[in-house]
Amino acid sequence: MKKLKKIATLFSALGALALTAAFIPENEKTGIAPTQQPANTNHYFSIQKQSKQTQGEAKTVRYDLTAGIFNWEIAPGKTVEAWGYNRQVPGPVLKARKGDTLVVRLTNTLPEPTTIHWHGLRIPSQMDGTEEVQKAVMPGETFEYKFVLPDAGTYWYHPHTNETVQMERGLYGAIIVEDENDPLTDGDRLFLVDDMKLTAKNEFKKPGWFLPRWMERHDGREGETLLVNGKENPIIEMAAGQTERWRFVNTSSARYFLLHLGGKAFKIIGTDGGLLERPRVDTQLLITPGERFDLAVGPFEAGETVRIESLPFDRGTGKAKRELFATVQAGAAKTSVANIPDMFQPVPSLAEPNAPANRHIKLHGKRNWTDGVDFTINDEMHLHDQPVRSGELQVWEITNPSMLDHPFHLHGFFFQLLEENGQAPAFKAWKDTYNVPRKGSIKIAWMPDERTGKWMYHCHILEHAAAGMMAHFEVVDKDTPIEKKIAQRGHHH
Ligand SMILES: [Cu+2]
Repeated sequence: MKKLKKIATLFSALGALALTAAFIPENEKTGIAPTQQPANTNHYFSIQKQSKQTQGEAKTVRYDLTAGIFNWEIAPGKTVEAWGYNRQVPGPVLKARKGDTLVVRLTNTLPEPTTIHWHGLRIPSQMDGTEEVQKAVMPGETFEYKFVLPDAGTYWYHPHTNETVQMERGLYGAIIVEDENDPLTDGDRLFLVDDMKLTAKNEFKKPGWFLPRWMERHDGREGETLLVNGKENPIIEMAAGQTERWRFVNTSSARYFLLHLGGKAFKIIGTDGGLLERPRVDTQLLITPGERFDLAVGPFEAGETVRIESLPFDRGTGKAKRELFATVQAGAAKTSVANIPDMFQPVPSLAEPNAPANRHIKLHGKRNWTDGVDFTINDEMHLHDQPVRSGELQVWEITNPSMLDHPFHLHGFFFQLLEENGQAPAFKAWKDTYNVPRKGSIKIAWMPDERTGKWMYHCHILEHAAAGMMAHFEVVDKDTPIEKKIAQRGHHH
C-alpha cells in the first residue's frame, strides 16, 4: 500500500514536471533572452524611440507573448479578470523598424485555443493568424510567427479565434514600425481605445435572456467602461509647448469613436497604411473598430487641461452619447524640436474614381428567429468568394443596404478609397479598414501581389463577423486558371 502510494506520488510529480516543462517559453530553455519585455502598460502613454545606431541595418526583433488570465486594475480599486498578453492590457508594444524581421513566440495558457492576427501588416498568408491558414494554438502549446515588416506605421495584433470573448477581455496590443522618414516630434504616444461591458461586480457581462442577446448580436457589444490603454479615464501629463505624435487604434468590439480634443485643431498625419501625402488639419475624426490614425497634437499652454472625448455618432443603433475617455494636463513648457513638414510621401493612385468595379459585395442582414439576425455578404453567411489573381487590379464596390454601418476590413493588403456614396474622397490614403455607411456604398481599389494564399475580408464589428459578415477568398498565381480553383473549392465543401 505504502509502496503504491509512493509510486503514485512519483508519477504525479513527473506529470507536474512535464506540465511545467511545456509551459516554459522556448527562450528560457535555449537561454536566449527575449528583447524588449516591458513590465506594465505605462509605456503606451510614452513611447521610446528606437536607438539611432541600428538605423539602416535590418535586424531581427524577438518577443515572447504569453496569452493568459490575470487580474488587471482598470482604475484604482477596480479590477477585472482579464485575458491578455504577458499579464497586461494591452499586451506589450511591439516595436521595430521598417525592413526588420519580427519573430513572436506565442504561448497559450488560456483554457481554449487562440491565434494572433497581425492587423494591417502585409505579410505572407501563412502568417496571417487565422484558422484558415494555421491550426489554432492549443492550451499549453507554443507557436512562432516570423515575418518581415514591409511598411512603417501603426498596426495592432489580436486573436482571430473566438474574438468576441478573447478581444473583449483584453487580448490585443499595438505594433509600431518606425522609419527614417518619420516626422520629428517631441514625443510619441499610443491611445488604444476600448470599452468593456461589466457587471456591478466588475465581471464580464453575458447577455442573459433572448432580447439582450439579440440586441448584442445586432448592434455589437458596447460597454459603459471606457478604456484608453487598459485604463479608465487616465490622466496624461504632457509638457506645454510640445508637438507630439499620438497614434490612435480603435480596439473595441463595436464602438465608433468620434475623436474630439475640446475643439482644438490637430493634424492628421497618417492612417492604417502609414503617412498621408500631407498633413490635414481638423478638430474631429471618426475612428471605427480596427482603424488607426496618427495625429500631430499640440502645442498646449502650461496649466491647460484637454479632454479626449468621443462625440455622439449614430451608426444606426440610435445610441449616441458624448463620452470622456482620457484627460491631458499640460505642465511646464519645454523646448520643441518637432518638425511636421507640409509634404510626406506620394500615395500613387491605383485607379480613377470612375473606374468600373470588377466585384460587387453586398453587406446585409436577415432575420433569424433563433438569434434575431444573421449578417451576410452577398446573401451568404461566411461567404466563400471567388479568388483573385496576383497583379490584377481589384476594384470592388461594396454596398450596404442594411440599417447599420459596417467597418469593412481586408486582410493582408492596403486599399485606396475611390468613392464613398458616389463622391471621391477628400484625400488619398492606404487603408485596410473603412466604414461602409448604412444605406450607402464605397468603392475601393487594391492590387493583389505575389503573396498567394488564403485571405479574408469582414466587418470589424466582432459580433457581426461572428454572425456571418465574413468572407474567405484566395489570391492565386497569375497563371493559375481560376475556374480550376473554384472547382477545387466546390469539391471541398
Ligand atoms: Cu458590421
